[in-house]
Amino acid sequence: MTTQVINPATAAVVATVEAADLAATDAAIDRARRAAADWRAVAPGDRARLLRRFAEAVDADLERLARLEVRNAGHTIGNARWEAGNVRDVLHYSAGLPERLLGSQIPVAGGVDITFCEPLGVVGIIVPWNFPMPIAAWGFAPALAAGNTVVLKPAELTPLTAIRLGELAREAGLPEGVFQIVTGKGSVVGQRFVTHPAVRKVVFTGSTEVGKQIMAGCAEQVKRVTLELGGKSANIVFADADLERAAATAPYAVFDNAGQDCCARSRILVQRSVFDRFLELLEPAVQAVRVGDPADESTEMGPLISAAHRERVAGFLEPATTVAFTGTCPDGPGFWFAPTVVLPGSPTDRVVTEEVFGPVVAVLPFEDEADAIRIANDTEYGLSGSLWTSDVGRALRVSRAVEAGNLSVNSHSSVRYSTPFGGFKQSGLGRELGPDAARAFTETKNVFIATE
Ligand code: TAP
Repeated sequence: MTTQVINPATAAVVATVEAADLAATDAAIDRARRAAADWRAVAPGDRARLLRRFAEAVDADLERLARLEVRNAGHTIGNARWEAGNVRDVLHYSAGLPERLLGSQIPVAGGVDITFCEPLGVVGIIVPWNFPMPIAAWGFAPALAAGNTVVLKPAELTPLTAIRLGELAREAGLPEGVFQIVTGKGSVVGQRFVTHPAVRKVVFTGSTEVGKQIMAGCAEQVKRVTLELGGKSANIVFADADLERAAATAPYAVFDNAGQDCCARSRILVQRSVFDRFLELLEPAVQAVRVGDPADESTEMGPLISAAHRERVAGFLEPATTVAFTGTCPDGPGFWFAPTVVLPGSPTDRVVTEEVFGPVVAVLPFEDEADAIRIANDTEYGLSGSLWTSDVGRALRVSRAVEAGNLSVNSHSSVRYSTPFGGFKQSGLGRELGPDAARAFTETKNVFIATE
């Protein structure tokens, strides 16, 4: 069986890719299981060297990877270069981890007690279509660093860069079976990662709905799981903020990657005393967003991933929703959607409560600090958030009170390879990236040696 891969900017078929069945998935898991015993025995320094070579191979291939992502996912060329560079950086950072997986020596009576960080074995990684390269690397790089082998399933819609990363890993010298890409359907390949007993951990990034099914499936075997799920993050603008900067950057915080970003600040909460002024500043900033051919160096926003997804996003603009203003987008082939700013009629409107995963942002007023925190937390999600204020005490109070895994003050930064990333509440379980990234792919083993 095969699947056709579509360019979302043109709706043209760009490739045909194999869709693995159950037998092919089992064969890949079996190869990974067999490779695991040798890979965990590779000296930490040698594993580090191989990961650095993999990083260098990605760097040498960066432009090709980026152009592949432009064609496959409709990402702007600037973003796609950043994404390929992020894979390189995560690999370099992870290459520092094998030699830093420290155990401990614990004082006890009658002997010596030591702990070890043991690799799990085979890790199954399930990746969504919105950031195919970085999200894959956040799982596979630390998993490999910790001595695990990896089977990785890219999204059916966006498999091309993952396939290329698999080739680069082999060219860099990673042994056969250590890092395999298995293309195919989530309900077949991804589901098999959940049920196959040789897969010891599943890393899933995607919708909260499927994440819950993965978690329930993993519970059958008490299988380890990391979940990176949806978000409905707030961008909170206080009256004492630099309003010009807050308004100029707000479009980037939600329309980047056409809003198909789990960290998108898709609710802008603005203190009532500056609400009208903020909207006046936001309108030209939204209209200035350059939407179009993602291969053009000056483009800031590309298309949505598919026709079906565009239809889903459009469904959030209900008859009662007031569209305050929009940007522009091309007509014709491709799955285009203009940046859209809405003023919801009620806090229970779907556009306020559900993840749109498209270029639509709801702007809401709040009265004071307590009200801002209440509205920001009035969601089942808790992934990211921004707050804009010139009062450092308020910045600390509010960032501690907002229930989200990643907050930024006077900035919209969400992800750095050296800091932990993940969600509160229904945005996920566990953390990726940062100094503990490899530890999440190990079990702690305690050994007592009697001396008396
Ligand atoms: P999903 O439909 O959840 O798909 C994600 C991945 O899971 C795809 O590879 C999909 O395979 C696979 N899958 C689907 N059903 C499965 C099943 N029953 N068992 C195992 N695997 C299965 O999400 P999506 O539409 O690709 O991505 C959008 C969502 O992901 C948004 O809600 C977004 O917030 C979330 N997301 C979260 C994050 C983080 S870091 N928190 C990052 C990116 C995206 P197919 O190829 O068959 O579709």
